[in-house]
Amino acid sequence: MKICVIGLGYIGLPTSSILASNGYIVNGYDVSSKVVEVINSGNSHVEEPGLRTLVQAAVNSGNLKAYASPQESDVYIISVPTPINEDKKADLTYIEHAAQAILPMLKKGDLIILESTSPPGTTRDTLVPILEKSNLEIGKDLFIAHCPERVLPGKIIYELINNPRIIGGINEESAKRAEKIYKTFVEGPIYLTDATTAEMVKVMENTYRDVNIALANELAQISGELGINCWEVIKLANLHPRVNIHNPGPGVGGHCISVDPWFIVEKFSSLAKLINQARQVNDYMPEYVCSLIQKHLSVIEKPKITILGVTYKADVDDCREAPSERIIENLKKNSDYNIFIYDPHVRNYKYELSNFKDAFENCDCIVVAVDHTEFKYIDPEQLAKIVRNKLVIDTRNALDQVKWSNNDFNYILLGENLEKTECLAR
Ligand code: SAJ
Repeated sequence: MKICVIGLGYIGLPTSSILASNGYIVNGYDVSSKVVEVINSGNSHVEEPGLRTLVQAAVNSGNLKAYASPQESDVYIISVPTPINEDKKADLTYIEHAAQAILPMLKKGDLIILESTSPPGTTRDTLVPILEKSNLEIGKDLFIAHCPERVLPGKIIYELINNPRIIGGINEESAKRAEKIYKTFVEGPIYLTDATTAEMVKVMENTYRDVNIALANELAQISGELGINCWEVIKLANLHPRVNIHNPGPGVGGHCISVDPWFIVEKFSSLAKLINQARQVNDYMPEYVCSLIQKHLSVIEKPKITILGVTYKADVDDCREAPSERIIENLKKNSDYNIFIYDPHVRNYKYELSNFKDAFENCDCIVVAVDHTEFKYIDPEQLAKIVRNKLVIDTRNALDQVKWSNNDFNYILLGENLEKTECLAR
């Protein structure tokens, strides 16, 4: 059986490789010729533990090949981006283009699976009307299902195999046919439902997380005012068997959690009040961090600020929607600020990146925006010798407060006592 995977990114490439290593002939299709070239040489353009080895094995076995155009197959898996526009409305053009591209090659018995996270109703209202143009009877001659990806970047391969899977068919037969494909590599349980329910399940999973992070971010701001440490509040509250407060931070990034809740708000603006509010709380966090920085640096002339981390979360190279970018852009508005950026995971970035030495020499304020593992090993005793002012603002609770304070750093933790904020000049 031949499977064409459309979109060879964070989800499409691991999925293609796993299918290929399970015996399917996989024709990957990506619009980027660079991506096609990298994959066909047995490499991965995505930084993800274990992925390169998997791609290499799949390509070497002859089962995986990437193309710059879709190839006629029996199953088509669509895993393209579903971004949001400036107006926070979903951009479904990638899904529409994918469906249009395969339309001429569809034949009786084919199965189309949408994996991209999509606003509830997309399979029924966007995908089906395009595929109907094939003149094949939907649900009888042409089968369509939504099977949302649910894997966590950094653990993609493990979660692709082990996570429970939800499959929503346009009818029961479509769901069953899709189940057969996933059963060959998914070891977790598979649940069948209808397409719109499956879409809502996926969007709500990320919305659940967004709303809970917003709650933590609100707690961080309140704790700062109250003069207590929100991290301690969270640790102690989470001892309760039915409480799971998430972690505050400089904002919510990535192409999923900061995007998907808008898919609900867009369609149900008057009903989705809490979801909308949570998005706004999380979107405000980069500005809140900037206000903390400004407050601390008001007494320093032309301060050098070093931002640690520009990815959307720890130990990945993905910078999409990362809060650091908004922090940097906000700080750049102040022409007095001299901004340096350091991230050991990122090679190409929108703004210039510095090496370790250049980043810290004569620095006045270190802002920890991502909790990369490497940052935990930075030695404050050594840094103390090269910085100009010993101020660190930790937005992720990433560093050892005692160690940094013992080396005379004024250590400011997001969600802690704001009274400490006046003391840079000490
Ligand atoms: N974050 C916080 N506080 C927290 C947890 C996360 O501020 O307590 C921030 C992170 O720093 C990051 C953002 O939220 O900026 C999102 O990170 P994440 O690790 O929570 O999630 P993603 O975006 O990497 O992956 C999510 C996952 N969804 C859930 O856990 C419900 C993943 O399973 C999905 O497959 C993925 O979205 C997706 O593709 O939709």
